[in-house]
Amino acid sequence: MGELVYKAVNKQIIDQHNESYKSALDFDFDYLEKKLQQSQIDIHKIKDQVKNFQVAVPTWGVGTGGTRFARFPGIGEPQNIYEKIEDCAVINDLMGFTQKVSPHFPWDNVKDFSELKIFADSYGIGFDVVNSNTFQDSEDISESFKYGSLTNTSSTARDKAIEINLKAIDNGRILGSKGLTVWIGDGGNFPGQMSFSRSLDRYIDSMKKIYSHLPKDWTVLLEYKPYEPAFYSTVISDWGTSYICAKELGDKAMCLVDLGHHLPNTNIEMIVSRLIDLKKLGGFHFNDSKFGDDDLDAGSINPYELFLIFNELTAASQNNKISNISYMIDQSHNVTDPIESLILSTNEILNSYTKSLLVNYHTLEKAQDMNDPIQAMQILKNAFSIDVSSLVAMARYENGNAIDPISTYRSMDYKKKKALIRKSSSDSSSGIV
Ligand code: AFD
Ligand code: MN
Ligand code: MN
Repeated sequence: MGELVYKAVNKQIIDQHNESYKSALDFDFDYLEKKLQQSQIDIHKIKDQVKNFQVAVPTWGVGTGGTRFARFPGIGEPQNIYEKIEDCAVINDLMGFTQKVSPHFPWDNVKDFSELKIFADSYGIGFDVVNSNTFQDSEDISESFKYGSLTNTSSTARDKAIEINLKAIDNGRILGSKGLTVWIGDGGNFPGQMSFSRSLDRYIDSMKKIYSHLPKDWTVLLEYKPYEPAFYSTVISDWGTSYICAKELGDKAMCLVDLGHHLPNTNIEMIVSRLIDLKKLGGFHFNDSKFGDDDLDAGSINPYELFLIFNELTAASQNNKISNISYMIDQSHNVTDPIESLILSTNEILNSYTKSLLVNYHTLEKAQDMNDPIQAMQILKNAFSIDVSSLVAMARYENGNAIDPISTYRSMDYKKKKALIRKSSSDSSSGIV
């Protein structure tokens, strides 16, 4: 893990604020320590685990997002990858747990990637899994992705999409990344428009070429999504399809679960468990939603679902069934300052993780084996109901971050100051990020 360098946020501001919150925090933490003792839980052990948690921030998430109707740019928003890294460093300095960013290519393309790495290093920021964008056309529209990218019927269009992925891998290598996430928008709007079977064959064929370009220690994460941008059929629509493709490609191919990429009421935690058992769970895109791929802030709508997902992850990791899962956030911040949303989302993710560490999985298993649904349900509900905010705040404090990151951030007037320096964004056209 990289060291905090406090280049984006003056450490003195954090310390000053922390001083005023520390005695209230001590009080709450002591109370929780005693409360957890009643259940033979050592708060310090939990805190040590929590302190090591990491989740990557998406570079596209620090820009103001939008819908297909409009985008309302915020003040002082970052205009390029360098400014995005500065904002990510603000999040990491205040909140911690977010040492890495997940870049998106070609959006984050630069001329000199070694220079970009040095720049990010100077802010204590590293690079997580890279993403490839073949859901839009770039400057060269000779081979359009209008009718698909990796699954396009035209082999030259497919080659162009493969090339974008290969470049993303090459860029990622220079940046120190260890993986590539592939999400394609390929699909059809009309019955009969495309052959379900032949488009999947073309996907596998294209992905094999990308897979063969992966460095030895890299993973490729296959992200699925049921609909949108295509509204009738999607090539990689669900975890089953993603699993079959990952299996076909080989050991370095894994499935990625984006929480918003499920139809309403889907039991996502069960999908997580299945993928763990199939040894194909590779990563997450955390967010929350009410209706579809809303990309709302993690834990803002259904925190219990987020907890239940961590419940599966923690139980599996205690049984040594998983390691190296890439945790990433994938959100679109349309009406908030993205920095505040990302701070709070990271905190929500940590809350859920922390609560899952309070569950006694041995007792839970016993209740399951005894067919005692009330007892089993209560074990989970009890852990979920405990207010762990002081534990998480103490972890932040001991990691050198802010006890109250939002109020500390607000005192900085960061975006107001950046608005004086950064080019203002005139682009209010529709579309995400
Ligand atoms: C999409 C997917 C995918 C992609 C992102 C781009 O969730 O992760 O990279 O949006 O913003 O909906
Ligand atoms: Mn996603
Ligand atoms: Mn999405």
